[in-house]
Amino acid sequence: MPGPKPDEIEAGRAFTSLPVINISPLVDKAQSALAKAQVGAELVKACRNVGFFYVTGHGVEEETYRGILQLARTWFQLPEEVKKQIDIGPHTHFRGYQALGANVTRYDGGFQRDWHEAIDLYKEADPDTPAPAGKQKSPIHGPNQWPSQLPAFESGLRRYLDTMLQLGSTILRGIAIGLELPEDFFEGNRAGVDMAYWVARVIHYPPLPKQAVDLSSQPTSNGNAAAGEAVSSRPPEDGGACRDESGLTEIARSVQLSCGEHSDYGLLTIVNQEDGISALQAKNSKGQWVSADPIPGAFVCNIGDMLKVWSNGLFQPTVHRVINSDPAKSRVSIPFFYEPAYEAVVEPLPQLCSADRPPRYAAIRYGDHLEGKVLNNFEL
Ligand SMILES: O=C(O)CCC(=O)C(=O)O
Repeated sequence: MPGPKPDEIEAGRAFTSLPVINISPLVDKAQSALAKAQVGAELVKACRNVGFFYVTGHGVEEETYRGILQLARTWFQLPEEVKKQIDIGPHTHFRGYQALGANVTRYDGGFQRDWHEAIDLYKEADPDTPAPAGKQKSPIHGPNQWPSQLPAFESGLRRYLDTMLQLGSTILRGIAIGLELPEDFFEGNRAGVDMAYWVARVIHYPPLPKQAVDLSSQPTSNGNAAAGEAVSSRPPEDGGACRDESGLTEIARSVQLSCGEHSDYGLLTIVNQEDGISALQAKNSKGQWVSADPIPGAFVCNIGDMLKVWSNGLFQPTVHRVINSDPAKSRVSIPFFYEPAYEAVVEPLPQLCSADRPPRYAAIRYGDHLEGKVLNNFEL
């Protein structure tokens, strides 16, 4: 298995900044195998030790990723009754517009409404594809509800999602190389661009009505680690008021956040966030929150549950949350979730198991995992 032993990995997750990785050797086909292998190694190191990283050198044109955030902002300014023309619900296969507070973060014994509104989209599965033997048709399969009230937004979004699909596949190619798997390991029926059951959320975070100021002042470092430095700011005690004995942020359960703490379900999340507003935070193994500040021209990425299973725990998804603590300005972001194929059966890879490290997770059909999460996401 490449890299250090698992214990060293866990000790290494006390990160105080997020690595920045230039992936241009994966994008530019003319680059050498050595250059690709170096990027692969950096990606694997980031997945192991942090679970979050920025990518630069991705080749996505600025107009594509900046322009779409602007258009999204314009769409969210439409009257509520217009936005509700594409309202989300079981009848729309959980696709479309969710009003402020419809999305919830669940805790043992309760839930908190997240302070954001969003449009949720998924891969549009062929409606004629029959359900596999012994399975009902998935409640998530169906057509998207595109934001057609603003045609430029709809067309820009379609283009943007195609671009993110390619980018996700490119980054996964690098991760496969870094894991010493065949470069095309995730392609085809596992998670190829034609099969990946991608999810996208276009999100608008208004300022929090009940300020979570004590929480938002907690991040211990500036995630803008372009220079590779860990900018240590407050000692951990500062955040102690928010932690219970188990190290969990107990206060977060009673305070409304822009998006409560969670980890992601699939393979790889690529977040396009507006410059100038710091809101996304990743939790390290000491329970400290590290800010994933926007870096102009970079996407911030994090890994999800399915990479944990495929890597047999070598990678762990990192808990994160969003707090827009700006009292006056809202924030727009578009996380794109690059996921396995719906029917992919994900299980620890034999290449990453050994006698010392037997398989830690049972095999799971990705669609079952996704349904279990999505059907629990809302209080409509
Ligand atoms: O808006 C962001 O920066 C991230 C949102 C997020 O974590 C999510 O939707 O799962």
